[in-house]
Amino acid sequence: MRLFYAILLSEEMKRTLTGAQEFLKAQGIRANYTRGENLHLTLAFLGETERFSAVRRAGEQLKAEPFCLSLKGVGSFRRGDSELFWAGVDLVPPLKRLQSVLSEHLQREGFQLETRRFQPHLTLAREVHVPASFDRKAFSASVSPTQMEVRAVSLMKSERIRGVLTYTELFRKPLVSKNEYAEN
Ligand code: 2AM
Repeated sequence: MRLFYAILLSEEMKRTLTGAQEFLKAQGIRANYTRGENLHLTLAFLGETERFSAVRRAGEQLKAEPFCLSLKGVGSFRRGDSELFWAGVDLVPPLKRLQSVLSEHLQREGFQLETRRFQPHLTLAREVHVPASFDRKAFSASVSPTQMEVRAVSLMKSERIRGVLTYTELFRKPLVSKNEYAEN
């Protein structure tokens, strides 16, 4: 199974991001656009593994409170002869902590993870070929400021079903505020 941990997005957040994709399409930018339902924020990418129980255990151990996720800017990564376009999010301390604690738990279970600095991003499109005339400032302005509350972390399976990249949630770890702990 190809697995990764992610934060799934609110409908409002997805609408903002599909709006940014519409902007790119209207500019005539041909690319492999992320399907709306697939938009997500990756926290840890496991790749191919059959050690589902160990992966799940790492997530189950998380003890974190809900926090606010805010969009922040856009950017791109060069990937071969094309680009990957993304929308960024503010790397606030609770997000940074969540990603690093989850990574520690996974490493303790024996998984080797990316050693690159965590650069939280929401992939909008892959295989983007950008014409010289492309206005990156206007693209940036097409992403309206949006926030959402993060209330869970999800373990996702990635597979192609009849050629379509499909993500399925296998397990969800709720983030619980201290008040909620106190009430239970
Ligand atoms: P990306 O969007 O920048 O490609 C599922 O593939 C998720 O895991 C995507 O969000 C992807 O990020 C992320 N990911 C991180 N490292 C990856 C890797 N080495 N191969 C594929 N996906 C990776």
